[in-house]
Amino acid sequence: MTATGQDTPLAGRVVAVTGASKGIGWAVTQALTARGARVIAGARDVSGLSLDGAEFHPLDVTDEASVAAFAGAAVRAGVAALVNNAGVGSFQPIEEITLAEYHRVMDTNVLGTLLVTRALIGHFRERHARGGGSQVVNVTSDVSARTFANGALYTASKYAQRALTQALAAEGQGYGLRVTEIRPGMVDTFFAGSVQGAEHKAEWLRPADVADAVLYALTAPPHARIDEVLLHPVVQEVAF
Ligand code: NJP
Repeated sequence: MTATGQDTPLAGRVVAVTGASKGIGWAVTQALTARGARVIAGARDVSGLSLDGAEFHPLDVTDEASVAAFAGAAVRAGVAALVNNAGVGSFQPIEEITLAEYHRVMDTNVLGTLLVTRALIGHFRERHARGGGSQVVNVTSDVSARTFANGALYTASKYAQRALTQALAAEGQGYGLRVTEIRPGMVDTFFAGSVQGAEHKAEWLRPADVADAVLYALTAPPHARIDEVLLHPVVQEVAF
């Protein structure tokens, strides 16, 4: 039972969330704990964070040892679902992309998704052997399948994250894993060094809108697989 008295499939479930300290990840963590889930929440800086039902762990998704420690905590807690949400944005013309920026974006968005997922697959296989199912929800982007000027690096990372997501879905079918890609358009967060609540973002999606999409995937009945959710603020151009 949740605080609201409603029985939901999330009550008592353990969900690991990356990039949980702010923006979309924080909203996902809030939404999950409000429905009675236990969240193993990770970000590089988790100082000062606390929320009933959430356990905060320092996590750098680009660092194998850090990922191993986070995954260990999630496995010990009995994790049943992973939300790969940690990500960074970077927008410039191709001739200005430095090697350092390339690695920051690709390592966070692509390698990070790979490392955290890989660290939990053995546990998901064991759950399957015991008759349990598992879920992975990857927060990618509306631009995981289209691109634009100044978007080469970011969209390359998101196309790659989409490919990882779809390959995982195919592989995971063999061990009871359901995989969902969440593809939000413009969301009012701290993304790419921006300011949350800035006036020009007034009509953008709220982090809670994306959290609702994540919850939709996580609460789908066991016989249903939500492959992807594409959502935009109405002010954004219609694009697929
Ligand atoms: O961004 P932000 P969003 N290891 O900056 C964490 C996608 N998306 O919520 O580590 C672990 O408010 C960081 O914490 P910290 C986007 O691509 C967004 O908007 O302490 N965690 C913070 O908790 C991304 O995949 C928009 O710096 C790391 C969080 O990630 C996802 O949404 C549009 C980390 C980022 O919070 C969430 O981004 C779209 C690391 N190495 C897709 N590096 C949009 N906002 O418009 C960062 O299409 N974090």
